[in-house]
Amino acid sequence: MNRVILSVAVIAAMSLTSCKNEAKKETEATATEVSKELAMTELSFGVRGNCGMCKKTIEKAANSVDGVASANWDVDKKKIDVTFNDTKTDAMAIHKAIAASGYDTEKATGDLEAYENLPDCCKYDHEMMMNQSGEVKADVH
Ligand SMILES: [Cu+2]
Repeated sequence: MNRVILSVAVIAAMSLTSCKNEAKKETEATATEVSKELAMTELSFGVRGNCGMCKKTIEKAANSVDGVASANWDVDKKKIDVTFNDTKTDAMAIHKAIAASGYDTEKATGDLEAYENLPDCCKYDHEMMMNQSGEVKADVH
C-alpha cells in the first residue's frame, strides 16, 4: 500500500517538474503494478502441527508451490496465512503440498509416510483442533 501512495506522490512530483508525456508514462506503469497486486489472493486455513520445526516444514512446503508469495503458520492457532498469485496456483495445490510434507490441513490429510519421518516432537495429534483462537497456549513439549 505504501508503494502505491509513493507512486502517487511520484506522479504528483513528475507532473509538476516534467512535460505531459513523461507523466503519462509513469501513470501507465503504476496501473500495471496495481493490477499485479490485485492478482494476489490471501487465504487462511487450519494446519495441524506442534512447534517451530513444524512451522519451518509447513511454510517450506507452502512456499515450494509456484505462485505462493508468502506463508506464515501460527503455532498457537494451528493456522496458516498464505498469499498467492491465483493465476499461477490455487488453494488446493497449497493444501496438497502441505499434506505431502506430513501435515494435516482442513482439506487434505497429511501423508502418513512423511508424518512417520517427522522428528518425534513434531508427531502432532491427528485429533488436534485447527483454526484455534490462539488464546489457549499450545502445550510446550
Ligand atoms: Cu514440530
